[in-house]
Amino acid sequence: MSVPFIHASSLKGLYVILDAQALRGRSLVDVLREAASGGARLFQYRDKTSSALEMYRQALPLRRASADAGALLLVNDRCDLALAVDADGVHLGQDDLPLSLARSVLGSGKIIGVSTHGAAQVRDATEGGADYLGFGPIFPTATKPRHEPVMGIEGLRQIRPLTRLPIFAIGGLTVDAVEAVIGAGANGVAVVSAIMDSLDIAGAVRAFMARLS
Ligand code: 3NM
Repeated sequence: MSVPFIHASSLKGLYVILDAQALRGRSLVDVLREAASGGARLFQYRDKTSSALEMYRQALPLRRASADAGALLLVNDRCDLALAVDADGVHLGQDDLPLSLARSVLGSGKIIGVSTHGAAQVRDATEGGADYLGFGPIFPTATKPRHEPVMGIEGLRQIRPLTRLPIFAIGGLTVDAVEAVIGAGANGVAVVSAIMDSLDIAGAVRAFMARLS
């Protein structure tokens, strides 16, 4: 499966997950704009509690803001919402639509990422035509309650040879972990709290970018 060049080449570096449950009184659009001003160009809208209508109302201005910033926006879990707002793609968990169905729904022009938590899932998502993988959790994280067993840096190193797809390490990552996960073969890092808990979003993004370059 191939996606336009601009997409494939963007699937590395910092992946900022805009988690609607981690807003601290700010709006998602404000967080996206601040993060983009710090240099972030890859975003995901993640919302585990809102209704479909609420999600649509959140995702639409995010879509516009990401386009204004020249950034990619993916939607977590929901292919219908990704299509409704013409997002750049979707990120699937292991409990979401099967990859082959998501591809039928979205077509070849959209990015599809898949969360993986072990070797078998890495193989399946790769053979199934994903465009990139999330792999984790690398460390324990409070952002995802009842998360899967921690994979560690070593777990990442072990699955790296199983796929040629871009891998985003995820789970409990701070700027201090960047060197280790990139050294273990990740192409980028996906983060929620390290960005969203910061009072200086642009500064937090810049700190990641400096370690990733
Ligand atoms: N997925 P933070 S870990 C959304 O292992 C998510 O697939 C994970 O948040 C996985 O950067 C995780 O705050 C939470 O730890 C990431």
